[in-house]
Amino acid sequence: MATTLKNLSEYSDKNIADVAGKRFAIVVAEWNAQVTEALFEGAHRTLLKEGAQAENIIRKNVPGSFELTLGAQWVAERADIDAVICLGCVIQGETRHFDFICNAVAHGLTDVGLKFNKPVIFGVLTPNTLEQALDRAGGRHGNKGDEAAVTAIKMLGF
Ligand code: DLZ
Repeated sequence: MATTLKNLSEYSDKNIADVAGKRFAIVVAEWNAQVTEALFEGAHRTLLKEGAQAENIIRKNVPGSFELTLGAQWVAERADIDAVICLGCVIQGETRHFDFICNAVAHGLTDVGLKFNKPVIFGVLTPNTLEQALDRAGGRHGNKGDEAAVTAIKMLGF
């Protein structure tokens, strides 16, 4: 996700779903809110730009990235949700907390997608510094929230 070389926001029309009737849930972690709000703005703006209806996009907040998994499960189990976009930012610290959170969320979101057979997108930044995070949340490396939204749309067009 956090690469400067590959931009998932670039796509051709052929693998883009007709999103007008699709319903999205965006789950946002409140930790590092400066970053996750920017990711949300990017994801939300991209969904609208690609044709999603504002009333078909719901937002749910969770305290931290660790809680994204359960938040994703709560919305994924809803029959009226087609895809779930999870947004968080875990910044490397001096302890192993970072590894535990990142591994748990990556595995947890994978499991939720497989359990409910619908796209659950891992839009979690895992930078070393806040500056690196901001670079990827509307800064010089784009906005990974945009990419997360495009990934959801691509998966709906599978
Ligand atoms: C505790 C914690 C720490 C140290 N760092 C972050 C972080 O960088 N990003 C993030 O999203 N959440 C962090 N958290 C909170 C955990 O995700 C979680 O909310 C708590 O461990 C409670 O389960």
